[in-house]
Amino acid sequence: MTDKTVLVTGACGEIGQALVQELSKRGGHRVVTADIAPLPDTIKDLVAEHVQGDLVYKIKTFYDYDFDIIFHLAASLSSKAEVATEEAHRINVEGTMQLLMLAAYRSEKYKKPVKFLFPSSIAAYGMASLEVKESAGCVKEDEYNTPHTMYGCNKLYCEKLGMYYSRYYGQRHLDPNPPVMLDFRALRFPGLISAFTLPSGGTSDYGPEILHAAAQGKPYSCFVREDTKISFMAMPDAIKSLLMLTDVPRENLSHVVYNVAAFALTAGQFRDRALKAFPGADIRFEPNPRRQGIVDSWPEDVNDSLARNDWSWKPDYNVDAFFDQYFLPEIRKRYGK
Ligand code: AKB
Repeated sequence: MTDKTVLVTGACGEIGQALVQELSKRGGHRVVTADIAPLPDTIKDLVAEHVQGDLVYKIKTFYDYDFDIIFHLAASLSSKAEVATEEAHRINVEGTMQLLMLAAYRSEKYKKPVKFLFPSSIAAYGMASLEVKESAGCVKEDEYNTPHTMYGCNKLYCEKLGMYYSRYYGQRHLDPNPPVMLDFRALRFPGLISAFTLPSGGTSDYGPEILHAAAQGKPYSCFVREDTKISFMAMPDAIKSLLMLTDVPRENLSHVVYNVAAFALTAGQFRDRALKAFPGADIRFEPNPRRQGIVDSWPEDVNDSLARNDWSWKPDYNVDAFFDQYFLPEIRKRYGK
């Protein structure tokens, strides 16, 4: 069987690096990567080709490739996007639309749907107040779709763009012989935590930052209140869900956008877990009003029963397994504590 040609944009980011490593471990893929930055040593030898530069300006380059699957991970995350809003829109929306157009063109021309995997986010939700957030609890995909951030608006709109290009583009689904369209699938990720990389530019970053700082014996000032609660997931589970959704036959999917969840924790509970593992960890709470506002608008937790029912999704790591079987053993090896 010939290898599948795969494009991973935003390959230097946390999800990108973990995904490229997993694809290489599984085999059967020819991986082309794209990012504004050069590839880190962790994945340099695992990819066939790297296109460095701004995706929006480099898009023509990709018309020469025959991609079977596109993982479009490149994005400006929530905290950064709230500071440089128009630039975030350009990266998050224009970049996605350019790639969707490419995938739509190739699907139709070669009569083979290109699979387009899009990581959306809990930022696509918007809770009107802390009372609403608390009373809503675990939210479903079609509830509270009123994001408060540029990043959240971009993610929600790109979900809709993906549906448009894969189902309704030019209203050609109404043709008696409709053309082959691209196969768009999206996951709404919670905050992700890797033992190997640190996030930057996001707002769920305080979770991994507390843990990495404690493991290194560095003091950490947390930018949200102790009672701040959202859902999180181990990076290996994020990659597992992305690849499960990639592999599931189209006819098994009743939806285009799926929540995935693993565990929900408050910032105070992160501090307690960090203290238990690394007694003496120095973690304080000094909320930043702008970043606090962002996390307060995200739900406490998400309901992922659609993914569980449609494609048997289940995380490997609940909160205890996350700490005991993944994060702490890996981080102790990494920082030698
Ligand atoms: C962010 O904090 O912006 C991201 C996300 C939750 O999508 N990690």
